[in-house]
Amino acid sequence: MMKVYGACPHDCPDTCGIVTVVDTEVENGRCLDFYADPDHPVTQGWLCAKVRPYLERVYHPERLEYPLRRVGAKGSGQWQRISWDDALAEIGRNWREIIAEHGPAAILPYSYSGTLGLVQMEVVNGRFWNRLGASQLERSICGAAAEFAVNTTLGVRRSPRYEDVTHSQLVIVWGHNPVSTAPHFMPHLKKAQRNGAQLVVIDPRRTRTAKGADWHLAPKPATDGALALGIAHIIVNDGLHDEAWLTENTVGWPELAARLADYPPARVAQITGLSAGDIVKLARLYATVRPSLIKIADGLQRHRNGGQTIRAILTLPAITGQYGTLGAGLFYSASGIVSWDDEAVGKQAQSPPPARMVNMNRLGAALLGEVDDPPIQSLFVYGSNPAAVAPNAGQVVAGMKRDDLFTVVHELFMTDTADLADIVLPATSQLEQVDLHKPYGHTNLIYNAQAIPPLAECKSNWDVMRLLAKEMGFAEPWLHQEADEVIAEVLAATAVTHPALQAITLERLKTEHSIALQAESTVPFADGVFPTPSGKVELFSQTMADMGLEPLPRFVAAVDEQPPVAQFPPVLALNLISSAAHHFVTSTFANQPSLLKREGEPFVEIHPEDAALRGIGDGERVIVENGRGWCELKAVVTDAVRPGVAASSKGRWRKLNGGRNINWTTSAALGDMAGQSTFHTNNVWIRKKKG
Ligand SMILES: Nc1nc2c(c(=O)[nH]1)N[C@H]1C(S)=C(S)[C@@H](COP(=O)(O)OP(=O)(O)OC[C@H]3O[C@@H](n4cnc5c(=O)[nH]c(N)nc54)[C@H](O)[C@@H]3O)O[C@H]1N2
Ligand SMILES: Nc1nc2c(c(=O)[nH]1)N[C@H]1C(S)=C(S)[C@@H](COP(=O)(O)OP(=O)(O)OC[C@H]3O[C@@H](n4cnc5c(=O)[nH]c(N)nc54)[C@H](O)[C@@H]3O)O[C@H]1N2
Ligand SMILES: [Mo]
Repeated sequence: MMKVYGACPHDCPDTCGIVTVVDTEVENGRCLDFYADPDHPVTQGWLCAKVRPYLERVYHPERLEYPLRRVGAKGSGQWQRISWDDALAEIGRNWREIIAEHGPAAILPYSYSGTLGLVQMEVVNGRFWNRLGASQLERSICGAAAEFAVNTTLGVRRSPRYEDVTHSQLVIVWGHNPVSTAPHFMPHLKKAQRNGAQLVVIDPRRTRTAKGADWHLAPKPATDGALALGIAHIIVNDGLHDEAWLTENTVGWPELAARLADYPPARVAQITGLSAGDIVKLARLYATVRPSLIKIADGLQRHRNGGQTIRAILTLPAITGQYGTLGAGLFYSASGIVSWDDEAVGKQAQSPPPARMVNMNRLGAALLGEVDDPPIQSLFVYGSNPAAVAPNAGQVVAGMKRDDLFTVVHELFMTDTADLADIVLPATSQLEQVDLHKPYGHTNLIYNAQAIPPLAECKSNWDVMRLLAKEMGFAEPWLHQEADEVIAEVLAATAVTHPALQAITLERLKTEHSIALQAESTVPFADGVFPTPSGKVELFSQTMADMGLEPLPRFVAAVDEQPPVAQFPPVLALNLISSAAHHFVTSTFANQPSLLKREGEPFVEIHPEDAALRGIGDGERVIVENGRGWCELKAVVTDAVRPGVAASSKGRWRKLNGGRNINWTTSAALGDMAGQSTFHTNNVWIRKKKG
């Protein structure tokens, strides 16, 4: 019996410490038990509902085991088992032909957050593809606009420790659902509430998190920017702002103060659908109950105006002088506390000049001709399931069916995306690979030791990159290192600029499993330094002005531009938000029977008034549709959503749900900043299914 320590690799800010118990008597080892690391400071000995039954995922009977070659038509599900040698040779042959005709930019790697590891994600996203000169993927499906807004306003993404919320007297969880999406924050939040802190949740939907709040406000979707500027207006009108802090620490305060005149409570009430009284009450609460923390994540900004929404919210801790105070300020992401050395990760300087960028949100359109010169002739997908999770997924499927597109999918399962491949390669699970994880919600580095050898013929992402490098004749040593060598190299390179890392070696990580990057509680911006060009909070951002973006926070309505269709009258449109499911991580786990059972049928929540208007009863089958497409769901008639809003969740596999999911309706239009996805700016029409 052997205990192996690792890291949960999934897309979640908590990045838990995990322990696998392996029976070493069995040939190749067999995992007997899997549980939370009792000593990990954030995990604290418990795992979420999704990851607890992890061995069901690892030993799922439908794990892919061998490379497969398509034999029937694309998507027909007819495969032939082939060897790794044959698979690699076939990929190499296709790519050499494509490169000869169109150049390497005709090859597009597509990946996102199947794993968040340094080696299996970051290094894999960089090195081989850079060396090849493939198209670069603009990875903007998740939080690009918020990252950009936070970086331009504050200079960097830094957040307090989860436990520091116990110092807050007021917590505003704004468009974020941590009960499902950051579960290890919750015990600290509950403790803060027991200590007397008030919890306000702002979300158009009554989420699990909202149910535990002292006050839940449900604005119309995508109106939060107006709400934030309205709050600021009231605070300044009441003289509750911190003029001295603003003068000392910000750029653009006079300009912003002038603009706030545009956001009086009556107008903001009309935009948001909240009462003017509630808006005033919220503003006074925020300005007077201190320290107050605003916690956001990424769901909130998946709208056409998402970047400006975040910019507007970021003004509030500045207006009340609360950045840099324990228990106050902003909690978004800890990613910027330490950034891995770019060159050690990606070796761009040792590769051909970067090729063109393709925005991942535009995958369907790109495959169907929006990207040409050269057209995309080959797609290599790993760690992502775009045929189920990308916006306007119906278009992605249509694009992937192109006969002249050579698609390789490296996966653990025959996903909706793998269904459309020419070659499928079997991937390892986290228990079968080595990695290092730097979380985005906290700062404890975790080493993931390999618990068992790869099942059957599965290979890790990095091992596949090494084999592809060999196939393509790339001899650079940085394409052939062992995973541990990669980790040691990136640690050492990063330590040059981050002294905190100097004492953190691979050896220590292997013995201590998890090491805090920050020894003590460090309040973000307590030193008053904001690493923006001006060194201050940039309420006015010259950087944005130079990029042609609106440099002062402003509310612009989010409009879903759909061509008018007679059967979809604008008055009957519902704004559909499709957020995180409690028991899946996007589409990961959504093929695991025990979790599917706990999550229940795919649903759409609709307010009783809207249901009555459309003759829809609770539990009935409905068609959710718009000019982009449709899918079938079960109606849940509930006042958990406000009239005019419908709510569903992301991540369902189309093939397990009648061939379509909610992303048949979502828009691939880009947001106001950083090429952001806009899943929630989505007008749909809902009708009872006939017959
Ligand atoms: N269980 C679980 N955990 C996850 C994931 C998962 O799929 N399942 N996904 C992971 C990933 S990839 C991410 S990026 C994070 C996301 O973490 P979160 O951002 O917390 O999750 P979401 O559910 O996407 O969005 C949060 C909330 O935003 C609300 N919302 C949507 N539009 C608006 C709006 O206009 N205004 C306001 N105020 N609220 C709005 C939704 O109703 C939703 O409740 O979670 C990660 N963790
Ligand atoms: N409607 C709607 N859709 C959304 C969103 C939304 O809010 N609404 N949110 C979006 C967001 S925030 C995100 S981040 C994206 C997430 O979208 P994706 O990044 O595509 O995430 P998953 O659906 O979890 O798919 C990850 C896949 O990677 C595979 N995988 C896991 N580990 C490995 C590995 O080590 N190697 C390989 N080769 N494969 C591996 C898993 O089996 C899984 O099939 O979805 C987006 N989709
Ligand atoms: Mo995400």
